[in-house]
Amino acid sequence: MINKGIVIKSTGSYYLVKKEDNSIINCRIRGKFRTKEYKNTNPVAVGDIVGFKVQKDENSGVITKIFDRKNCLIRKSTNLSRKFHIIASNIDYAFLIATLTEPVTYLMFTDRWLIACEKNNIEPVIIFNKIDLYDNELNKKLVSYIKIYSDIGYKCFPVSVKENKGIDKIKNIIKGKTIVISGNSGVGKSSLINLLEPKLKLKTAEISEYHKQGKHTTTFAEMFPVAGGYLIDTPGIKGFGLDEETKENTALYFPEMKKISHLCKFNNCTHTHEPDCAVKEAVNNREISPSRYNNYLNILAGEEDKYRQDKYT
Ligand SMILES: Nc1nc2c(ncn2[C@@H]2O[C@H](COP(=O)(O)OP(=O)(O)OP(=O)(O)O)[C@@H](O)[C@H]2O)c(=O)[nH]1
Ligand SMILES: [Mg+2]
Ligand SMILES: [Zn+2]
Repeated sequence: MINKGIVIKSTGSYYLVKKEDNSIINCRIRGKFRTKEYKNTNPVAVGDIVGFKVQKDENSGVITKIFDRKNCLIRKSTNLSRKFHIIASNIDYAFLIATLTEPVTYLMFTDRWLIACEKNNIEPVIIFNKIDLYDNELNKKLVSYIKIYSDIGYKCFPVSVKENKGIDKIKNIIKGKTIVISGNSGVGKSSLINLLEPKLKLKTAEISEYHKQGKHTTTFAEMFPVAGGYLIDTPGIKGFGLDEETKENTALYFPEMKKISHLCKFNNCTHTHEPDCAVKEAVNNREISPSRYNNYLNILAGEEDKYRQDKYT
C-alpha cells in the first residue's frame, strides 16, 4: 500500500517521514531510485512530500515517489563541485543567520545565499545574531548592513539569542510557516530553535570549540514544530556554490539591478564595461551598494574565495 508523508529528517542513509496521522516512520530509498533519477548528493530532502511503501515488518518503509516540490533551496558544495545538495524543500521562508563576529559571515556568502533564494522563489529573511557581542565598530557595520539589505527589500532583524533580544518579531514570522534556517557553522541556528522551543534540547557547541575550519555541531537537516510553525535546522555551511545557469544570469538575481537594467543603453548589458550603464551609474551614486556590485563582479568572474574579506562596509 502507498502512503504519503513529509520528510522531517534526512541523513542520507535513512529518512524520517511523518505520516498524515502524525506518527513517524523510518524510511529508506532504493538504490536505483537514488542514482538514476537525480544528479544530486541527496535525492530526498527535508520538506519533501513523499510516497512510501510500508515494509512487511510494519516499522519501516521504502520511499517510492517524491511529489512535485513547490521550491527548494539548493547549493553546490563548492564552486568546482558538480554535485548539488538540496538543503530543504517546500518552504515559505529561508532564514539566514549571519553574525558579524564569532564567526564572521562574509557578505559574499550572504549575497550568494540570497541569489539562491531569488532563483528558487524563496523569500529570504536575514537575522543578524550575537548583537550582545558587538562593540561600537561592529554596531556601525550592523547598521550599514541592515541598510544595504533592507533598501533592496529584504527583511532584516538584529537579535541576540543569548540575551533573548529581538526574538518576538521572529516568532511572528514563524507562525503557520515552514522555514529553513541556514548559515555558517556556529552562528546560532540550533540555539535559536532551542530558545523558541527549549524542550527540544538540540545540541549546540561553545564557540571556543569551533576551530578555524569550523566545527559542525548539527550534522543532519531536521524539521521541528516550533512557535506555531515548522523550523528546519541544518548543518552549518562554509560556502554557497552556484550553478552555471545562475552565474550566467546573475544580474537577474540582484533585484536592485534587475529593477533598473532596462535603463541601460544595451539590452544585453552585463553592467561591466558597457557605456551608459544604469547599474554602474547607480553604484557611483551609491544607490546600489558597492559591496553588492563588487560581489556581482566576482561571481561573474568566477571568483569566490579570493574575496572573502569585505572590502566595502
Ligand atoms: N554571545 C552569543 N552567543 C551565542 C548567541 N547565539 C548563539 N550563541 C552561541 O554560539 C555557539 C554556537 O551556537 P550553535 O547554535 O551551536 O550554532 P549552529 O549555527 O547551530 O552551528 P552548527 O550546528 O555547527 O551549524 C553556542 O555556544 C551558542 O551558545 C548569541 O546571541 N550571543
Ligand atoms: Mg546547529
Ligand atoms: Zn548595465
